[in-house]
Amino acid sequence: MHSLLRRCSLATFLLASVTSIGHAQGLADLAQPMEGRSMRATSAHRTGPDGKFDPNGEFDPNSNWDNKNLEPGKTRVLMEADGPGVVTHLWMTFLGPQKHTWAKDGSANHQEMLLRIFYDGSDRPAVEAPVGDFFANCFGKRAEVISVPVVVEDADSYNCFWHMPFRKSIRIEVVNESKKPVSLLYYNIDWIKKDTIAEDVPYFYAQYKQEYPVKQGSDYVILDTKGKGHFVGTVLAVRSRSPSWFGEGDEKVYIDGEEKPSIWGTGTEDYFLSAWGLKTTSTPYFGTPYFDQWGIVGGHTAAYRWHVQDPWVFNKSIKVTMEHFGWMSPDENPDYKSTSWNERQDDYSSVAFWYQTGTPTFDARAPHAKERVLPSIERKVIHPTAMLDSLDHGHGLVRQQDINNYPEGHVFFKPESEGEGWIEIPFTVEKKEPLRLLVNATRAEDYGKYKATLDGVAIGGTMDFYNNEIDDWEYHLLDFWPEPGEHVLRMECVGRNHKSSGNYIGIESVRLRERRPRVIEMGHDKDKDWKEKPTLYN
Ligand SMILES: *[C@@H]1O[C@H](CO)[C@@H](O)[C@H](O)[C@H]1NC(C)=O
Ligand SMILES: *[C@@H]1O[C@H](CO)[C@@H](O)[C@H](O)[C@H]1NC(C)=O
Ligand SMILES: CC(=O)N[C@H]1CO[C@H](CO)[C@@H](O)[C@@H]1O
Repeated sequence: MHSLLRRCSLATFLLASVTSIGHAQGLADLAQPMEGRSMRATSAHRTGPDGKFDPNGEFDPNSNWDNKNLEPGKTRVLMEADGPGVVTHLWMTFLGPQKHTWAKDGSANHQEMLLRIFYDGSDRPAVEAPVGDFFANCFGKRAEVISVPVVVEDADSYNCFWHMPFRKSIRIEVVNESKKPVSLLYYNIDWIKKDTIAEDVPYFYAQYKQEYPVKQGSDYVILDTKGKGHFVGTVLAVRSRSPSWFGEGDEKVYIDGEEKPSIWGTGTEDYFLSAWGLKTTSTPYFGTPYFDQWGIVGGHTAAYRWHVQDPWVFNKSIKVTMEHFGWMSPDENPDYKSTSWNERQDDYSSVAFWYQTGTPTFDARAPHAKERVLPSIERKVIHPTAMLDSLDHGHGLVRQQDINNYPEGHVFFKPESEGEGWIEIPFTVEKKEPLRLLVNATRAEDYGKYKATLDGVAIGGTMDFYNNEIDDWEYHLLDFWPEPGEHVLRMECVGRNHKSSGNYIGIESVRLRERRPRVIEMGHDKDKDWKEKPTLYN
């Protein structure tokens, strides 16, 4: 393809490699003539004749006031320009949700901020995704991404190098859908003004969607559109709702209206170009920026896959889907066995990235931020900080500590000796139903190793609370149908990691997490006495 666009710009290896054939361009393009004129839309401070902020004013050499705040409910237009042109790079940064000297009550998180890009005066956005998810930062959690088209350095500078050609005009905006402001938003958007954009040059699209949980009996649809173009990327976020590994589902791609998919993969982790599962990683074309734990109920996995060197090309239409199959614990299987090929009921969200000509027919839209937050799956959260004075424990100091990781702090216990290292947390169960018992605890360099008992019965393995920096971790202990009434979880010190300088413990909460409704329907473990053989399905 010999469009003007292709001859002219820097990271054209992107468009070039996808629209022409075969080999990536890149550095070779720099030694070609380039047509156009570089432009920038920026948050850099400008002032009008009255010395006050004026977006169309002059850059102010005496000011470093280059960021903008965005009040709740407000939309900030980052760029509005007439074409033809092509956006070549976008960078933005803003404060995280935590309280900050410059944002005393905290700020919006990036799941609550919606990025929208409109071309040629259309009122339907061509790009619509939470700011975080667009940059492969899902669940509102910040994570570093180091890839070719997207770089989130140190989890706080949001860059993308996707090329976004436009003909008549472009508008790029960020909508605050939070109750809190977007604080200290800085941005620079680089683009090239051009004389023409060839007729066959496609537009760039990105669309977020979610299913909490995924629909039973049908594959999860990442994109379904008519037109001519190429699919260039997926961001997928999965919160598991069952024990065991979710990721056995295959990608299935239907091209140009075919009834059976002619592109069919081997498993979710394989689609994301890893093997034998996923782990936190970031590479030029694929990665898993967020992965908390293997096989737990309530685990979070966010992965990206950029089809930059290997776009899926379509002539009339494309439908990109993912099965939601995986391993399943015996108590969710009709025949009470653990098997690898079951339809699971996890929570999925995704962003599809593609180029196409013609009008896309994908009708998914991003729901409001209130619906993007994953629903809580905690039946009960017991905060020991709320019962500080009545907790039974061995000799030693017990107190509440406010630490960054938790909004409600944790209970810190510093036993006088290893033998005194025990603390008991009572809780009440109202209803007999299948639940998972877990502890959300702090890890630190002077913390010990503990084991748990419930009502005197040993459950779970040894929990090593040592870590060279302070963080939090979920320790899953038991799947059971507890009898209604009082229960006591006891944590007992059993030594310390050789690297630890103490045997302390910090507990944020004890949690009873719900299971999928079919665990109740099947009722396999309903009449089982969990005390005889305490089980944790994984
Ligand atoms: C693409 O579509 C055009 C127009 O419908 C058709 O002429 C052409 O053969 C198609 N190419 C392929 C490879 O399917
Ligand atoms: C522990 O609890 C805090 C506060 O609710 C939460 O933000 C954090 O994600 C939990 N940690 C884990 C590992 O789940
Ligand atoms: C656009 C939008 O949904 N804005 C929300 C931002 O926050 C305010 C205050 O909570 C809401 O009222 C708005 O709906």
